[in-house]
Amino acid sequence: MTPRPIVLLLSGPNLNLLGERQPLIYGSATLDDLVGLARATADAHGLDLEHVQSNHEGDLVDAVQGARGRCAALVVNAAALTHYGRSLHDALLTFEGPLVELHISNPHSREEWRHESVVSPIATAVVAGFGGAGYRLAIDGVAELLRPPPAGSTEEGSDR
Ligand code: CA2
Repeated sequence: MTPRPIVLLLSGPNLNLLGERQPLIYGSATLDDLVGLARATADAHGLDLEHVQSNHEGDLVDAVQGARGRCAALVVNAAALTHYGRSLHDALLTFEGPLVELHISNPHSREEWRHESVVSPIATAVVAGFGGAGYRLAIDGVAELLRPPPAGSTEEGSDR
């Protein structure tokens, strides 16, 4: 049996506290709930999901390095590291597959310092502002990005 493509979901600092505080911004689901939603969605698409949460940037860098050549795609909610995590940025640059940046809230509608992202400029796509449902939408998006193009089509489409 061919192994299923692996999607690595990364969760940055403090996301382990989801469900305990700030429900008005982040909802009442726990991180386990959201990872469960992502895993069920991945499974429905024939994908395996791995998850790493850490409060330490270096652990996330290690996880990205470990995904190279092994995982088909990355979904990254880097939490506050989104806004200043330069070594995470450099690690993500080395990943060869699709990279989806994920946020529960919409950082652009919040404080000014959340408007900058070190992930967005190198991301294939961004999912933000959908609350916990973003975990399902991000995996649906990954499945779309990994879907092989229909036979006979080109990268830009087949009508030219
Ligand atoms: O909206 C998102 O998903 C964020 O990545 C969440 C980060 C924030 O720094 C980003 O700007 C946007 C914060 C995650 C911390 O989550 C907490 C959950 C409960 C209690 C305290 C923090």
